[in-house]
Amino acid sequence: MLKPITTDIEALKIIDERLRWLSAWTIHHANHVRDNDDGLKVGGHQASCASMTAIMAALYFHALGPNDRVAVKPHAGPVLHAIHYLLGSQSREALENFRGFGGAQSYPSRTKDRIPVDFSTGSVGLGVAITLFASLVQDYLTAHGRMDEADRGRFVALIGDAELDEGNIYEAIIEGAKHDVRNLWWIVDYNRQSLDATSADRMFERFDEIFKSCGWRVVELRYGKKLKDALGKHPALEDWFETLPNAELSALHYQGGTAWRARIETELGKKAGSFLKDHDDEALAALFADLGGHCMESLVEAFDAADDVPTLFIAWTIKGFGLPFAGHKDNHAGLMNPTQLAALRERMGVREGQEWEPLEGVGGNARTGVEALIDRTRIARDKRARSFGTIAVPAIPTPAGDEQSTQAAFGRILLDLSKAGGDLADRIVTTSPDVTVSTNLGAWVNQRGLFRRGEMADVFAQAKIASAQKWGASNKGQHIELGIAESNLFLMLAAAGLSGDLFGTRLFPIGTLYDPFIARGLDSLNYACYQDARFLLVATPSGITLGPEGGAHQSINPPLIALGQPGLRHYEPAYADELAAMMHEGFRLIDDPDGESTYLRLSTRSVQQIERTDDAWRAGALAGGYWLREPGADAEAAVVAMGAVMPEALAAWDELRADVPGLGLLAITSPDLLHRGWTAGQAARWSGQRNASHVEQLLSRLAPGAGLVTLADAAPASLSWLGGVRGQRVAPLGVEKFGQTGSLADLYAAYRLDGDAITEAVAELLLPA
Ligand SMILES: Cc1ncc(C[n+]2csc(CCOP(=O)(O)OP(=O)(O)O)c2C)c(N)n1
Ligand SMILES: [Mg+2]
Repeated sequence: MLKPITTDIEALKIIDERLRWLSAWTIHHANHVRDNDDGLKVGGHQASCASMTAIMAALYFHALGPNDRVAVKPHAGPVLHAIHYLLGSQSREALENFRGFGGAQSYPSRTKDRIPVDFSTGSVGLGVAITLFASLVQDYLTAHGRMDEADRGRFVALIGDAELDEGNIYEAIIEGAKHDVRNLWWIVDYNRQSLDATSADRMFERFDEIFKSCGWRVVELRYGKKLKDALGKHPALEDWFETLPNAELSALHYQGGTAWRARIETELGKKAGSFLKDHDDEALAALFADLGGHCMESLVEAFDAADDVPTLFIAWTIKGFGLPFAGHKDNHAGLMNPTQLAALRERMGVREGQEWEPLEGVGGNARTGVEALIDRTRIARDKRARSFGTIAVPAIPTPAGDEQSTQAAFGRILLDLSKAGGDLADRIVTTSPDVTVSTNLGAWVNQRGLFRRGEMADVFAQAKIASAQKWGASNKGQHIELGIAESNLFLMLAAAGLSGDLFGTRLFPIGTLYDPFIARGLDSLNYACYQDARFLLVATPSGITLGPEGGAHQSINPPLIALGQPGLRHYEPAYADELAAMMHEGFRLIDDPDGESTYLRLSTRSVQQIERTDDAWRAGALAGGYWLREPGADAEAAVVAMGAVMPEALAAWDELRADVPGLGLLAITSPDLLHRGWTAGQAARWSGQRNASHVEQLLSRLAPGAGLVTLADAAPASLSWLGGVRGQRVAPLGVEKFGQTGSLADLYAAYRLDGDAITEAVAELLLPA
């Protein structure tokens, strides 16, 4: 008769085994069973999965509640799918199609997987850090009364040990310390192996010091109960074991019991005699594999003891635990061959043909206990519905002023919104990496205050020292101040931009930074977009138009970055009324199921505002461009300009129009949208629809052979592609070299963005080809 299951621990151990089998089998099936038409490597990481099945079993089937959110290390994705398969929320079909089109994704994906994935992962380090910012957002929402205290959850990151080399993790914990973050569990799968080999020993001792100095508790789970017990009885063996370098330890795990015995005999001799006598080779291998991260009792105890202090668990594991390549330094992408898989199947009691049975091999009373535990599991089984379309975005008036810069207008718009109040204003949360004041968020912050969980006095104000800027914080503040770490800005925007999904409450996050420093956090920005987080990114100043402030701060290629970045819409206004329209649209897109995030590229250049005779420009500006000066039907050329250089374009147009009949001036507000519309129009035509895109409609106003002079304070490639739409000749003006300091006149002349350059380019276009 089968021994009845009496404890959850035993059921958890069975689940650990099931997860190890199902994850290995899912990967095996994709690589060795499913048809492979194109012969491309499919891949998967059986060893990285086997490393963490016990940790994940203890978490998901014991420790976690429905409000807890987890970022799973990318290569353990199949374990997460196996967990949901056991819970009934993942289908066999999706697992059979792992890494196939429409199947379970290689790495957990919020948007593409059908199971609830709290945070997408893939680019290592980012999934770890976003949990910290999500925890901060939770604190923000509860402090603002937008979320019940009772609904608070923990934020868990499952981390590969090599992942800890990513610098963004340390930027995040430094920021976290300032904000006194809590409810974080970061669990390191300390298998001492990376992708290439075993990892360096020396650094690891430093990690706990770094975390502790940022206010974290560090819990090391080095030994399982059995190993601890055995080493406790043999101090010499313990000393020896503890000094084994990573590479040696991994090699011994791979080689197994005979190797352990030979090595101990050589190095400890008689001191280990009784210990070796008590253990045969198999027992030796099993004992030394009883590390903390594989010992269910140790894991459950550690999780039960943890509270809301940010905690780093360092769980020792073996990469590939229980698989034939356990501990081998090359096992990262290693796949079991069919013979090895068959042996594992036998060993795990899985009958041939029954590989997908969730509880295959779990018999009699054990099955009842495991089923009961699965039923009792509290984690969310279903994907949370995304909520959109609930917040009314009021009209955004254009700030008054004949001359103004888009950056100043941005500050004014936020100030006006704040003063007017209302739901949108209350849901806006701003954030900036130490450039709050210099990006014109100051007036908004004076109105709405800084956010801190605890009060922070405005010392200068208390001392009655004159300052334009209030700098006191409370838990009602709406600006989250960040240190100068742009990656943190994007992770903050990602977390706040997912507040609707994660917490059921929409925020309207606005992040500001200098345009060139987008590149500093580019992968984090991509990560935010990949998860479909929604926010406004306000980048200012930009281009060489910032003039005397210097070459190192001048930006050239962000419009090209935006052109290639899915999920982010680039708008570049020339005038304050365009900006007001774009901010309205940006807010609307945040709360639209089919929306996206918006990148506003702004400038400090004060320019004469344009007189409008009607509102027709508005729809064009939001679609990517409009004719600021209408072209004639027979026009042979047009000036095409974007953003801060519009005054040069207007002046040149004025000067040239007598000589070039019908010359038009096309104002581009979003090369990104125009390009997207163009390619979408092409695709639609291939499927039989006829839909001229906005850019085609704009350019169709010109004679077929008309040339275009394009002008942008950015890489000329941002606009030069326009010539391809209808096969027109283009003279592209823009910035191709790193800028220098100087007055605008000097710089525009040197970089050929001035009236002379436009006139010359038009003249050249008019010459016969
Ligand atoms: C930013 C980034 N760089 C490189 C990679 C490629 N990569 C994937 S996993 C990995 C090493 C992972 O080692 P570890 O974090 O220890 O995870 P393990 O599989 O050992 O659990 C690397 C370099 C990546 N996914 N992301
Ligand atoms: Mg590792």
